Amino acid sequence: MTTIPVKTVDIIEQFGPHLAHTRGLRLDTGVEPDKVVPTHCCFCGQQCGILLKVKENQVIGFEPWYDFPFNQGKLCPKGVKRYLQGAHPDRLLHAYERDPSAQGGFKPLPYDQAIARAAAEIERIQTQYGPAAFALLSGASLTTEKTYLMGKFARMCLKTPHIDYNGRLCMVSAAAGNKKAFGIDRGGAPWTDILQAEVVWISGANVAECAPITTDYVWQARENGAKIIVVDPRITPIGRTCDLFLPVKPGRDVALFNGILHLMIENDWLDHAFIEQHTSGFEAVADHVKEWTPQRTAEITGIAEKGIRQAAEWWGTAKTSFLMHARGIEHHSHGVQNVLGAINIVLASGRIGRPGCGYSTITGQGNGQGGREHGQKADQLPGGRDLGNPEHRAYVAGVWGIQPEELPQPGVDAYELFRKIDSGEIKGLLSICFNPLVSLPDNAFIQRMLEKLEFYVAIDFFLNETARYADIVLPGSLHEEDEGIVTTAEGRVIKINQAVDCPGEARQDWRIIQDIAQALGRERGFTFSSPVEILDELRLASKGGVADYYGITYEKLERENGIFWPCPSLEHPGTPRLFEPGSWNPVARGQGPFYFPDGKARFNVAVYSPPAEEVDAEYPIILTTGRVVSQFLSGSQTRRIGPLVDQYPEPRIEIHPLLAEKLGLAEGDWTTVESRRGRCTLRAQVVKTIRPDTIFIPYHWAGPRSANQLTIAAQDPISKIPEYKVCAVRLKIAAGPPEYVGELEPYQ
Ligand SMILES: Nc1nc2c(c(=O)[nH]1)N[C@H]1C(S)=C(S)[C@@H](COP(=O)(O)OP(=O)(O)OC[C@H]3O[C@@H](n4cnc5c(=O)[nH]c(N)nc54)[C@H](O)[C@@H]3O)O[C@H]1N2
Ligand SMILES: Nc1nc2c(c(=O)[nH]1)N[C@H]1C(S)=C(S)[C@@H](COP(=O)(O)OP(=O)(O)OC[C@H]3O[C@@H](n4cnc5c(=O)[nH]c(N)nc54)[C@H](O)[C@@H]3O)O[C@H]1N2
Ligand code: SF4
Ligand SMILES: [Mo]
Repeated sequence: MTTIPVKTVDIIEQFGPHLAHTRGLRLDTGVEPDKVVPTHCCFCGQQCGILLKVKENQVIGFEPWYDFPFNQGKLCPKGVKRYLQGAHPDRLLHAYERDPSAQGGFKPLPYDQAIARAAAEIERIQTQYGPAAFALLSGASLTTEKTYLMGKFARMCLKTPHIDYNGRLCMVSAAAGNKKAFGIDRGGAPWTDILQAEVVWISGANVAECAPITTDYVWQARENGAKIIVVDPRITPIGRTCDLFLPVKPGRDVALFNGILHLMIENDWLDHAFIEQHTSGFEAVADHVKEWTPQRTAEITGIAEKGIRQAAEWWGTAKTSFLMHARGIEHHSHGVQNVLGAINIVLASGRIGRPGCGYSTITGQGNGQGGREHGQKADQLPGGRDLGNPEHRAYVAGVWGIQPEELPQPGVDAYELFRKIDSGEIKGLLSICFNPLVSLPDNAFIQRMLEKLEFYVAIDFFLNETARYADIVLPGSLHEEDEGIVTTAEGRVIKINQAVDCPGEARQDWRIIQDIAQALGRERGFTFSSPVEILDELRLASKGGVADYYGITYEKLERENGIFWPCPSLEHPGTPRLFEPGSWNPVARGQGPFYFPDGKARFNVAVYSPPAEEVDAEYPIILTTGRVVSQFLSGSQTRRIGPLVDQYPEPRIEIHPLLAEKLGLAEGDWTTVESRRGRCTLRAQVVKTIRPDTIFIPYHWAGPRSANQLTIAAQDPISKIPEYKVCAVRLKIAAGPPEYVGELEPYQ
């Protein structure tokens, strides 16, 4: 087994300091492009349209794409700087193998040898310990074709049950809640419905920083007279412009939703006809929320009773409305209950499936929606089918030309997969498009598990922090180096166009996966020669499923500027708004608009329970974590882009003046945060926009600045999402700057 002490892996020496190169770099100044390629942003789930300027096989800048309907030319700071990645000096151009004696801990090796080594290790591990001893981790920034291929690669080529993806840290609570209530997991309405809403309710979503273009829709609604309600422990930028702000105590949203429903029932602000005709389970929920009086709701949520009553009245009496939430209510050990609570107040209002009305989670990653539909989840097959369902297995096995018995049973979630490394069941790992060392909670454990692996191969275009533990690193493709489809937060399937070729020995991700299959001598089913061939098989594999893409082709997507799924036939125009009365779906078959055999949506009793770790005398402060506008996820991409680093150079601890005063802290003081898992020393940022019992740390940084040294690995029992949004910590002033200062470059 090849392990080397972490400290000897100093990749910076190998790849050089990048900030010096990108800071102030303006590739596009005064250069005429050879061509301009219409495509989409590589970052968040809104997938803004963008025109990339290309010169001599390099992306040199961008222009706004005014005709793309969603963003109409608008972009956020990340979108306008994404083009600085392609020519980045850190860009992986060769395959590498770990070599403790080499400078930086890695040495280049020819691509084919790297593939052969990866295949040989997979073969060795699977022969020695069984197929399930090799696991895959995949990502939802990949195109849907690639996510489909990853699921197929796991089940058909490696025959391992163990594949999961980074959407496990992101979309799964919303997905599970939506499936329970609607039978389908997709944002229910196009964003244009927001514009006509009388009330826009936003829970746990930092819209202006994390879904910046959605702000435009919310503000247009406000111009049209809408009232905006925001629920967050921090007065985020969208919170500063709302009509009613509810400063919820982290981890208590289900109590708030139950309290709102209690008042809706008490005041008869209900759509009885809708409840009767289109739903089931209302009585049990009504019974459950009896105990959620305004007084009790206020006590638990920390929100003043007056605010709760006002919100209930606005929500209850509106004629049109749109409710949105994001990770603020989903990243909890009871994230699914929070989501069900939100859906209950939507169903009780009857305001879904018609113009100006809707409900949606705001998807996170670029392909957070498409990436959760076609089989890279531990329990899923293409088309949103279930790996545990015999009929679904038979259908997909038929498309793949194998027997259903050959398909493994469902595997475990991404975090559990690391626990299986601990127990010795999993010995080898391939990761693509995932940086778990930074993004999973309690990451000291993740580091130990990476060290424990017998073999680890990582595919990425940058050497992210997790890949530094790899035995083999394979250079994959940047967004602009491949084509394919992704699905946006709205449910709109769009086309990503290739602008440039991969540089050096880097290859398109799907080719790398096929190269490994071939080196294993198991290439049957992995001989696609282009993404469109993968899409054609995916269309068939999804046919008749809930997430039906059969009618979606590249030509149609380009012609229509995107198609909303489901789209079951080539003639079908797609389905922008789900659940319209009279609409047909393959589960209800005309019985009603929701995706259950009776066509009815389900009310679900949403149960409040406190977070896994409550504050106590030893750890008296709540830590919540999340994002800032200029950084993206684990930061592996955006920490390399100088202008984005300049905008927010280091993580800071947001702390209320009252708490700061109590602890004797002032703005800019080095402060140590300790939880039961770890500690982290950062500067304090004293702000009046956060609850005094809570601190906030953005999580985009690695190593000694990683917020996930502190977070807890508690998970929702249904969705398995980690509880990133609440744990208990204590704070103290640090004696001086932490050791890492002076050692780290800003991008680390
Ligand atoms: N700039 C930027 N944009 C991004 C991303 C990024 O990394 N950077 N990532 C993308 C991805 S993958 C995702 S998932 C989305 C995430 O988008 P969001 O979910 O909007 O972002 P977060 O910062 O994780 O959390 C949102 C808010 O939840 C609040 N919050 C914390 N605890 C609670 C709680 O218990 N209840 C409520 N109601 N609110 C709470 C936080 O204060 C925060 O303002 O953003 C996407 N867009
Ligand atoms: N404390 C805390 N932790 C969190 C969260 C939080 O709010 N708080 N949020 C969670 C959420 S919502 C998310 S989504 C996760 C994200 O966590 P991760 O998925 O681990 O973060 P990324 O930065 O997206 O890492 C993806 C890697 O994929 C690479 N990549 C991107 N596109 C491609 C591609 O097309 N091909 C290949 N080969 N590689 C690619 C990038 O270079 C990067 O190295 O973090 C989670 N962790
Ligand atoms: S809002 Fe999202 S998709 Fe649009 S430019 Fe910003 S990061 Fe990219
Ligand atoms: Mo996410």
